[in-house]
Amino acid sequence: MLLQRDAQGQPIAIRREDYAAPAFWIDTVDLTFDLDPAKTRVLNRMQLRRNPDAPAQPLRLDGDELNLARVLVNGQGASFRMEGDQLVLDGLPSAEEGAFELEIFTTCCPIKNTKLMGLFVSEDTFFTQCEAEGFRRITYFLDRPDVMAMYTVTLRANKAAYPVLLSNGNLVEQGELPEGRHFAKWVDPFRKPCYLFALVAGKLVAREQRITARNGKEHLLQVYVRAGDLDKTEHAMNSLVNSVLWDEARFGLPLDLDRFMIVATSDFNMGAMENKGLNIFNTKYVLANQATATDADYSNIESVVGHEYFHNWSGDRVTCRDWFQLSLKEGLTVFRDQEFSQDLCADASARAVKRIEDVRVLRTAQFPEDAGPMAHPVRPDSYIEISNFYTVTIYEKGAEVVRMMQTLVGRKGFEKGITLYFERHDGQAVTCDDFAQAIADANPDSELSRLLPQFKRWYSQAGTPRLAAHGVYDAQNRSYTLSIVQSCPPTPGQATKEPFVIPVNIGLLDASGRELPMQLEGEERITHGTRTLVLSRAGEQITFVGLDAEPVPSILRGFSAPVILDFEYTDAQLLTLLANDPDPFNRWEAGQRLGLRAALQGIAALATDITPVLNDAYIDAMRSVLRNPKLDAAFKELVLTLPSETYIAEQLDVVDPQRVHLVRDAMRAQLASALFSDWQQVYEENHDTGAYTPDPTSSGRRALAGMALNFLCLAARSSGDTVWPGKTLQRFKDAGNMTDRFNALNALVSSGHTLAAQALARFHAIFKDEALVIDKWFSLQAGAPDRGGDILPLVKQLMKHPDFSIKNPNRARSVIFSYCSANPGAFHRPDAAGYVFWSERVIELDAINPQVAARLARALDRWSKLAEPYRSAAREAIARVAAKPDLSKDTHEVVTRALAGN
Ligand code: B3K
Ligand code: ZN
Repeated sequence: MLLQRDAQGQPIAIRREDYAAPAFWIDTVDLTFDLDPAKTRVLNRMQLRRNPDAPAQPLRLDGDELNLARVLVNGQGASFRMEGDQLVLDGLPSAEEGAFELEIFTTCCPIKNTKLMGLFVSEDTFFTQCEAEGFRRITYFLDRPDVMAMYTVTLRANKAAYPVLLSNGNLVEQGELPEGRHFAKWVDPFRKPCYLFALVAGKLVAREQRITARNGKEHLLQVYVRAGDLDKTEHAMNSLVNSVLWDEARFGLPLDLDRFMIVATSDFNMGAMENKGLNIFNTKYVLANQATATDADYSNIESVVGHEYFHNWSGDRVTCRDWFQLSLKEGLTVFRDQEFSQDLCADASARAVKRIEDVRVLRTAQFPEDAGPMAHPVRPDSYIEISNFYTVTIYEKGAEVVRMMQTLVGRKGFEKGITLYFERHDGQAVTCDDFAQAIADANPDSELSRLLPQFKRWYSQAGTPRLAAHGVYDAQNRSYTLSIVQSCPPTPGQATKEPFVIPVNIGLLDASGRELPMQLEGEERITHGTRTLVLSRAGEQITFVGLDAEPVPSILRGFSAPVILDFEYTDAQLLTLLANDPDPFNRWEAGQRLGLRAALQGIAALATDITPVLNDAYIDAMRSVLRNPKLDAAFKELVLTLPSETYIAEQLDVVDPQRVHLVRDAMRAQLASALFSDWQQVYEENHDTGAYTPDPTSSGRRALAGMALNFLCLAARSSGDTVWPGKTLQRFKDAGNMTDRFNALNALVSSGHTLAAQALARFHAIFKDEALVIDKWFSLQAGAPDRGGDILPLVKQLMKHPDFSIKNPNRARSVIFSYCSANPGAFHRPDAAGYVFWSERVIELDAINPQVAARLARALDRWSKLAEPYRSAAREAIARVAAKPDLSKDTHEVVTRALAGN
């Protein structure tokens, strides 16, 4: 689609404030497809009527890369005109004249569709992707989520080439046609917006399972894959069964369809898509067996299968009025999938591990977004290309906003709120305001209800709020006063911010680490354990009484709000929290604060001396964690993982990526050598996890054993020891599952050991026919630590490998993104060659697949924080991309926003 520009030549931004209801409603859609890769014919018969509440206007239908053959109104040839990509019809029947039929016949070319939006072909199979604005690439339509219609779909195709024909809803008819063709007719019993339309046609096989719901109704669940992949569908099916049961048990939301289908494709722009009754998935989030998938893959599959299934209510039954409300469905559904995964955990420790992992994503990806040129509120005010707004802010921060609502109304209150939301809005296209109102209305006595208009600033104000907290102990009054000042930095288009409503979960410990009872000044009651303080003013003081000594405050337990907490903890206080906090999140957080503090000191001191970065107290604390028999392996692995380079960089005003990398490397080397004997013991105790199951306990042990191997190989690098690298190679060869095998391979590759080459070659030879494993093989190499600038030449080499294809998004991500977005030490080169490579790839990808290109374009979002010479070189690279004529809207928006950032 060509970039639409205004009179000044600027691309047109769509604004939330300009929302107007559509001039027409579409009640029914009857689509007939004659599927052919080179020329698919689409006959679209719709029943429309004017919206009596909208001013009379012509009908403007969206289209993109379609060949229009015929337009009939009530069976008669109609006059129409094209305005840009829109098909415009005047003189249609008035509101009083009522409904009319519009018939549109178009063709499109799925085989040439490299954007993977609309109808495309992947490995000889037809797939669709319509969210957000892909349906207009299939037929002319009112391509907006508030236009909801009933769909009947007939698919016709060659039977030998496309034996399986699927669409949304129920299969009502199928049969043979002349010349080796056949057809299938599907009727979706629910009204839906066109972004939820889907079809699939090809040679596929299905794992099937029948389940009976609580109300006794039977449902058929199907997972469709290519013939050789059926042995990798058990986990996805189990995840789907668990999702169906969980949504009914936790929120009373049943499966509303006779048949629910998941289909996997290896060419997909994102993770998966929640089309009604016909979810389409990236193979990465479906296929798993112990030989090919890691524990992380298993866990991601569970989350994504859950996420798409939960959309069946939060997204499909109740959808978004417009795309500015995207977080209405995405934030809520991420929250729901996070809760699902936590509820499947057997114990509190595993739940905490999941929470820590989720917060880590938020802080390493969303906080930088909130501080960068693409910062936007959870409900944005404008966009040029909506595809650019499927962001960590909409998804992960949106989920935190929903989580805060749950914290403010309680778990039971939140369930009541969800029930009211679906009762009130079933079948509608609504807004974030409608959601918050329903949760508040179901809980009229809650703090959420009392503070609702102010709470909703989380939807309208971008940026990460900061809490500056300071504690003073008054020995005479035996009291402790915590002063908390909240602020939020300016973001593009928002210079000043009003105070947020911030639920702060807090506990107090004594110096020996015992939890103290809490009494607030002026209150009679004494509470035990965690208590929620609700902040709503710019500055607040909270006084705790009845304290014999200065307590150690454990603030923001469970990460109760998506904020940055500044509190001048002493090292001793952090060590107390790390050793004793009953809240596992803050226990982990104390370790992260200590690690971060050491890293920042190391970076500041780099000009003089960087070793040792870590002090003895920190090393001893880490040793105690490793040796603590009461802590789970998964939790230990999280504590021993240092803050990432990206997270460390975010704490600095000016970032020298090489310094950050060097210091973090030095810290890792120190952990490796200082804890050498502990790592050996950890490995011996955890490496045998018996018959493979991906449960949290055994996957935690595999993760910790993998970490131990990594440190042992790292230590061997400086000591010259050959025993552990040798053992690691053996482990790589003997491993009974992909997690152990890949961890061993990773240990050899990331320590740069000479044995890595033969292990990599062997890995490729074993898995050459497993695309998802070959992605791992590419990604591991492109993301490996840089030694003397060797990674960029390797990446260029990998792009010439016969298995590489830039057109396949998973493969492009495994090489190009692993280097540009996930390997800062190798990407930020003083000679700027990383940036030049990035700009070339963005431009190359933009011509093929703008969504993938625009994602890659974001790798340099934080360029203005970089130290010289990186800063100028990065700016130049972005400017080079921005200057390219005919750039897609997607990439154009990202790079121009980046340049406007400074
Ligand atoms: N709703 C889809 C994402 C669509 C992205 C379009 N560019 C998957 C999901 O969030 O569940
Ligand atoms: Zn989603």
